[in-house]
Amino acid sequence: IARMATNPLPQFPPGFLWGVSTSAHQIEGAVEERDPSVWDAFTAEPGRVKDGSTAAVACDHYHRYPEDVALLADLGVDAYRFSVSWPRVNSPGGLDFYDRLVDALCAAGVRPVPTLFHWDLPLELDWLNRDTAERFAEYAAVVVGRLGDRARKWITLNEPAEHTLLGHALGAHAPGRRLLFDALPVAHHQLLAHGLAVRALRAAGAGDIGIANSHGPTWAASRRAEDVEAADFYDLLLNRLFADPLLLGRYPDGVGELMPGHPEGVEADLKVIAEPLDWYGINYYQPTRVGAPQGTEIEFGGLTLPAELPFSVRELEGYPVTDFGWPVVPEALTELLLDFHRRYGDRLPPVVITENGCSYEGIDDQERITFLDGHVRALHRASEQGVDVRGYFVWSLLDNFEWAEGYARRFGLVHVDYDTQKRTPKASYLWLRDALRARG
Ligand code: GBH
Repeated sequence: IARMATNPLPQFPPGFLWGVSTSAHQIEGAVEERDPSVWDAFTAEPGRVKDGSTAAVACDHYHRYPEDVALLADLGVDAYRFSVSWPRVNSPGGLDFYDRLVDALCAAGVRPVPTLFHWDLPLELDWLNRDTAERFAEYAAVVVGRLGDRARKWITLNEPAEHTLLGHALGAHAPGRRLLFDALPVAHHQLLAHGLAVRALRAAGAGDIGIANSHGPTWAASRRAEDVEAADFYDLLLNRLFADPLLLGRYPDGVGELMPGHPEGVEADLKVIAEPLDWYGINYYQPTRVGAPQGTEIEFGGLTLPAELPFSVRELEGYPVTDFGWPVVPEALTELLLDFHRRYGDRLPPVVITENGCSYEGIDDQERITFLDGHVRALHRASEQGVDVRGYFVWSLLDNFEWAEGYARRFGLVHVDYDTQKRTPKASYLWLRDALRARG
């Protein structure tokens, strides 16, 4: 396979972590060997997943993890971000799997970075119930009790924003509710779960705790006041609703009063939510162009956005797009990080990019190399301009079950043949491997 000749990776400060990410539901398979999750129920409903597929087998990582750990070791990454499946931990022997995985990673010299929740909620639980936050902290204590001697770096939640929006407001993900703004308690309960889990992890001696939040710059469709106002509101929902309570201990104006338990209960919860973090994880994919509502339903990125939303999402023209149709805008990563640096000042802990990647077909994936190279350089520019950046994790190690898109979107550095389960490193894997080796 041809490898595009590129410059070496830019130099980051010592201790910078290069890694790759995956999530349990997207790769493990072996569903009959664990309790059901909301995603199992959702995929069983006709029409929910585009190609009608399920994650019953996925990459069969549950049985093939030694091969996948060998791929990680050969790639030469410092760290591997995976998620622990809560319904698997709830079933007999479920935690043994993660114990074996963590042992294998340590033996291969790859640092394990577990994420405690990546959307696969046990079927009997519901984020609309406050009690789920307490259950999450108990589960976190069980997992850290077993893995905490070897896993030092922890992530509580993956993208509570997307889980709230896609799963509970728009119904495109499990559990498939379309509550629009009535989904806000789901955001609050996840944030509370995060804070309670931070306390449980610390009580067990864990000392390097973060979260993986989805963020991206919002660009107003024009300078017209209506467009700017709509874009500000979208920015509030995607970025500030999840970052402000964690980093500033308060909700942005206009949202706190919509949360359950307002006002005294929310104040008390915010103390838990704002437990100091050791680092802040950002999953970055692309900026979003937003304007005033247009009074009609909008089809966008596979979603149907209802007409009554107080904003409308617009196509971002003038950029190359991935096979998923997402615009490729590396410079917006620099912008995002500089914005965060400005907005939160010294309340912002060191930042790790916990996900960044793209879907392209094919094994000779030169576009993915260009994408990753561009984003790493954009990250480096933010670092040069004063943002304390400590790591970069590619989404994803393997092609996998891309939620409502099924297997149609391939985000992996490694190609997976879903008939044979054969893994084939793509050009981007070889590029990253060579670049990591060259760093010395
Ligand atoms: C992540 O979510 C997830 O953590 C991961 O599980 C998933 O596999 C991965 O990304 C890839 O999807 O239509 O141009 O506006 C990403 C959240 C939400 C980011 C939708 C891109 C819209 C693209 N994504 N967003 S666009």
